[in-house]
Amino acid sequence: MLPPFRRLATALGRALPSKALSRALPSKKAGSSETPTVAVTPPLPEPEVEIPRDIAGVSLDDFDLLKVLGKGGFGKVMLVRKKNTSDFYAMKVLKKEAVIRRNQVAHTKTETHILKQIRHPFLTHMAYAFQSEGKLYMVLNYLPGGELFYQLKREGRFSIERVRLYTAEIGMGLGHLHSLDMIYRDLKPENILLDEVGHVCLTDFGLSKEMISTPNAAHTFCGTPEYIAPEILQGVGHGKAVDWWSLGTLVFEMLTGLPPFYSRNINQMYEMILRAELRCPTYLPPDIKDLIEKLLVRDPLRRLGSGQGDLAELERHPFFQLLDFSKVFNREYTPIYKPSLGCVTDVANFDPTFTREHAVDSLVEPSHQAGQPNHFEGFSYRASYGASVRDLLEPS
Ligand code: FS9
Repeated sequence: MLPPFRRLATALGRALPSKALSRALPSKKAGSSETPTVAVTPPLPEPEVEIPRDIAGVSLDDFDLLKVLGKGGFGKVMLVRKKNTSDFYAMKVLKKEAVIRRNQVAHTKTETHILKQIRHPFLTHMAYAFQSEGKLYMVLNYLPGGELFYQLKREGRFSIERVRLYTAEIGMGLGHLHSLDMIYRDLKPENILLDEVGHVCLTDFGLSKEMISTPNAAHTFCGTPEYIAPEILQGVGHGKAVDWWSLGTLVFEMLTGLPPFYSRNINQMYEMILRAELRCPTYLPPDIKDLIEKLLVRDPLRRLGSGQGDLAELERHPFFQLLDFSKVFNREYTPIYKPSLGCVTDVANFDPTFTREHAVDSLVEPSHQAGQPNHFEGFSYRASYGASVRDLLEPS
């Protein structure tokens, strides 16, 4: 299949060499399930410059940039709307130069590789990915409720009923990643977002690691200190049980307002994670206390969820007795907290430092991209299913 072409009035000021052109057009893999892009367009007449429209058939021109949701050294995340539709997305824009300079090429590849594979109600999914000479664009489902972290800081702590559903939904997301032989590794309230109804969704798969042949092969030190499992700190290698440890710390934090092993002094915090006695406040009911204690077992082999059953071990715990997990999956339980939203583009649940900014796609300095080989071949993507979460659920 020939790729579709896009006209570029001489804005580039130079023609792309044919080599660059062919490099920018990865051939479609045999057996790939990607939806074919738009039908063949006849070649454009000379002397106009042709640049390949991205393989995904989508580019920045197809979106209205509305608001900035977050920003950092690598790039930013914006609320966008697909032009002439009412489809809203979160567009993550990364500067290639920054990704390369900070050795994040592998992380970025991991994240896109994972995002391309997952379809699950409690995991972010990606509708499109495309690139320009200087940037990478990931178009993700938009979660207007913002970070769970933001709600937790505002409210101090959550009710048990609220924590029960969040934990079940997050657990299902982790269980799904594990079933694909992936470890999430960075579970924390900042990476959990809420949709318009109040269901949770895990984002940011940059740290997730696909497990290599053995479950203990992952040795690299990554993650956020408060939630990191002891076996990671000890550098003895780790498997999917690290996510169940992090879930234990998260459950504790959602119910009490602070992680179980916390100190401003980071070395002291590591020491606590490795050795301190777990002390649950007396107001926690016995079933939830028991769940926390079983998730925060330091020996990963004895931790709840570490066996073959993985998520199934958690599902059987008395804390979840009131829940039917197939109903959880189908989002049949109504969350207690529904994010307050004035209108579809209301960004009140995001940090005003960012939302006050003007949403634009900044220019990349030409010197930053000149002569760089493309480290991101095969990045582009278009989901073969709709972008709505309804497309992910079992037909009712
Ligand atoms: N829908 C709404 N918000 C989402 N966010 C998750 C990411 C948050 C963020 O700011 N991330 C961030 C990213 C960078 C990078 F450089 F990588 F671009 C730097 C600093 C912060 C913003 C809120 C979200 N994610 C998926 N769907 C979403």
